[in-house]
Amino acid sequence: MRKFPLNFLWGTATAAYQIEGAARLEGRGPSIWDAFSHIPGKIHDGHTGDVACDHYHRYEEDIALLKDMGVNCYRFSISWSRILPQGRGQVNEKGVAFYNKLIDLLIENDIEPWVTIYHWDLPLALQIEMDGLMNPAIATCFADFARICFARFGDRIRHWITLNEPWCCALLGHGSGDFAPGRESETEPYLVAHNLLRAHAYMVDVYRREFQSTQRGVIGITNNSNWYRPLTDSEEDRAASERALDFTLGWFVEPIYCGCYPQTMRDRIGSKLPEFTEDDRALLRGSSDFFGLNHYSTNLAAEPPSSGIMEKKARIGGGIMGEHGVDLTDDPSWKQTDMGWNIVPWGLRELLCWISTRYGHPPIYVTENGCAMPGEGDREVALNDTGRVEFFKEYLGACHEAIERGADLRGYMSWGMMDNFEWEYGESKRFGLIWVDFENQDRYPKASYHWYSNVCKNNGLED
Ligand code: GBH
Repeated sequence: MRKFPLNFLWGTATAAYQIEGAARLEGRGPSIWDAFSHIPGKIHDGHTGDVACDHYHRYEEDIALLKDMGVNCYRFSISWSRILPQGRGQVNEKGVAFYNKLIDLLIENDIEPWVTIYHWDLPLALQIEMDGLMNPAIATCFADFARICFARFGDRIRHWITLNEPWCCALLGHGSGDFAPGRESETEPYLVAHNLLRAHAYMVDVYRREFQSTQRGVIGITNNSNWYRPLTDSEEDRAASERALDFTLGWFVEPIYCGCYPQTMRDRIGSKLPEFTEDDRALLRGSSDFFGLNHYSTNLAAEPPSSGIMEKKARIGGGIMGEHGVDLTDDPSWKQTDMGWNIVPWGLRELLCWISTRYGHPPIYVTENGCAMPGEGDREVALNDTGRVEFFKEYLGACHEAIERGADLRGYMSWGMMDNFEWEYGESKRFGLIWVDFENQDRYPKASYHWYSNVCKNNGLED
């Protein structure tokens, strides 16, 4: 048995728009994802999150499933437009009541609630009235919304996550246009990223000044990153891999740990990269009590030119990914998930160790890791998901190795708790430990659910 440290947190994660449904019920206002998912052609087969997993009405059943799974924490996000239908102003008490019930029931079941304040679902009113994440004033809207969350829920919350994967909002929302609000631009991603970093800093500032001393929780941010392994041992390829990390992870992490964007980005992007004011810089520095990481895949990184998926990468961000000047490829021997993402467990170990060394040994939580596997539209196939069990076994083994090598990894949350609305893929990609029948909302635990349950209960991996 490979045991994990005492008090290691075992959890699973979801996001509001992906599971709640009840999109127009009980006072909820629309978000940019409601608008986006209803535009024909944006989402696979015209799926939307209108109903999703209907978690809004089935949260009791879902918490019972979490309880049986044996997790000791559960990460979910708050739908901003359920609390503030217009994004600001009047509070919708029914929305507050829903999260109060959810939080209380989790605690009653000894499951620690981990709250993500923002998982991509900006209130539509803020998009229409002020151009959403493009407006520098949005940072104050985030802080005002966060204040309401802290005031209403913070007495029972020990772990807050300000933002989930701002990289996706910037590059997929404003670069490639794959995500809401569907903008395609080569410059907007840098402005959006900048405003989101400021929003993060403002939210943390509110928490620390007004709540932390009495509520005694911690607050941080979650970023996503692949591992980028140098294609060869050459100086150039090693520099290329560092650049790829800077352009995905360092972009959002360096301002928090060092007060400015990575040097590689400043060198290559020049004046398109905004500058932080002294005040913003001061708020940003040290603004994460822990390092939240979502990890899904690994690529090979090389100094261009070479063959491979440069074109695919260039499409991400409407071309701006090209600016890092890295040629990303896949090793043909790597297996892939149903998303076409490479399964490379040691990539997570390398990334955890890199983060640990680079950012001064911070407490790290893997706040998402998981896979969609082929054929899972078929329930029989999905319930016997040996591929996913293998995936988790290997990735958790990699986490264990990272801990042995000194990374301060304190928790792991699988993505996701159940099949859900997988953004532009709708219901066609299934990441869950639980299979959801979207016709009648029945839930069926997969083999991976039972396997993961054992890991949680044993606090370790059976050999
Ligand atoms: C997460 O994002 C989300 O937080 C979650 O809501 C979502 O359901 C889950 O993942 C599954 O998709 O450049 O082609 O190698 C994932 C973010 C960012 C992961 C880009 C894969 C690299 C793809 N993704 N990343 S590629």
